Amino acid sequence: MRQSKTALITGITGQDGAYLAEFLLKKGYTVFGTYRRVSSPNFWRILSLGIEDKINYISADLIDTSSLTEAIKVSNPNEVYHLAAQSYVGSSFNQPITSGEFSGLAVVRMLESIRLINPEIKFYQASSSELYGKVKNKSQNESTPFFPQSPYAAAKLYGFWMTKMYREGYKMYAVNGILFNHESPLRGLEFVTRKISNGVARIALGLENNLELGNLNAKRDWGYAPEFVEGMWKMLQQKNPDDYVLSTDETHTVGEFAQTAFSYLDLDWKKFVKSDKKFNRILEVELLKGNSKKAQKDFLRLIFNTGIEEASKKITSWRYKLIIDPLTSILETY
Ligand code: NAP
Ligand code: G4F
Repeated sequence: MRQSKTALITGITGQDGAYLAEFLLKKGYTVFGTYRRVSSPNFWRILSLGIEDKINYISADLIDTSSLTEAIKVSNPNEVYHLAAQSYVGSSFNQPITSGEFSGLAVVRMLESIRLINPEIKFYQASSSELYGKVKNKSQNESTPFFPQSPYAAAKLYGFWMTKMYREGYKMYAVNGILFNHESPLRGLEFVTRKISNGVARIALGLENNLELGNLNAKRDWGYAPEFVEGMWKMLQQKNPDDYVLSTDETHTVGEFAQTAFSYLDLDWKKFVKSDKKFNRILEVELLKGNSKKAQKDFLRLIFNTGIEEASKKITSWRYKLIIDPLTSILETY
């Protein structure tokens, strides 16, 4: 008889994969994680969390159905967290076809493998607030219509609906976490928050003279990744499967983020930040601001052990966690 639960995380080498693995290990799970074979190993996030020896690794690529099927068979999990994807919106305009393969079709490869191997396995799909795209509403919740603005978002939209379809058609426990941006010191450097914290540190150390960004007016709802992974887990522990928004319900411009980051080192951001059109996207998502009331009601308050109001404030700590943490780690590295 199985003593503890087993989870399979696709994309264990990514930001969320690493934090989720750390979280599930603390809960006593046996954790399997898929990684893709590349010429230079990419385990720096797992190493930085000190959990490298506690994970069971399986090599699998999103385009290779048999490798994904094998990962499910070998791990025999209770829960699958499907996080692997081409996650950078900007690149999806240059690579629309692989983005469709990795962020869209791969979801069905996972769902179909689970259906055939063991439909009792619970499935989490990493859906995204990018689905909302060209929003008309001031804030977005589970009922807000989708209007994708990138090949990435269009691929994720397909994954979203297929997950819902497997839930309703095959009665599988398959859910979408519609997650707004969440960041951390483990975020890839191409994303704007880490590009800014890295740029501020390099300027402060005299390694650069300025920081070139794209659209400074875009608004994002930025949260803290280690808190969001607990929400993913909670979504698989509900009585009935359902889709949930996870967000801080607060929005700020890229310019505000940069201003705040520079101000921590007493620097005037306007002297250093340049906006260059070469970083603009073919289509932009101008405003994202979540409304996470449904998750707050069902489980967020349990995570933080607080009332609804306090729960939403807890994940709204971007000024410290998303700027000072990464900034300090960069300054210490140089
Ligand atoms: P990330 O750091 O970019 O990690 C993506 C993971 O997918 C990495 O492990 C990557 O492997 C893997 N991967 C990419 N292509 C693959 C392929 N062809 N075969 C196998 N593995 C592949 O992304 P994240 O921030 O952790 O996000 C996790 C998921 O949540 C993604 O699906 C993302 O789209 C979604 N999401 C993220 C956010 C956010 O704000 N972070 C918000 C909403 C939704 P390598 O390390 O080898 O590249
Ligand atoms: O940090 P970003 O690249 O993240 P983006 O596009 O919002 O996507 C992230 O969050 C999504 C959830 O909403 C995830 F689904 C997705 O996987 C990813 O994790 O860009 C944020 C904003 C954009 O409006 C972008 O145009 O910042 C703007 N921006 C301005 N200058 C820039 C830059 N973005 C980047 N990466 N680099 C710049 O120089």
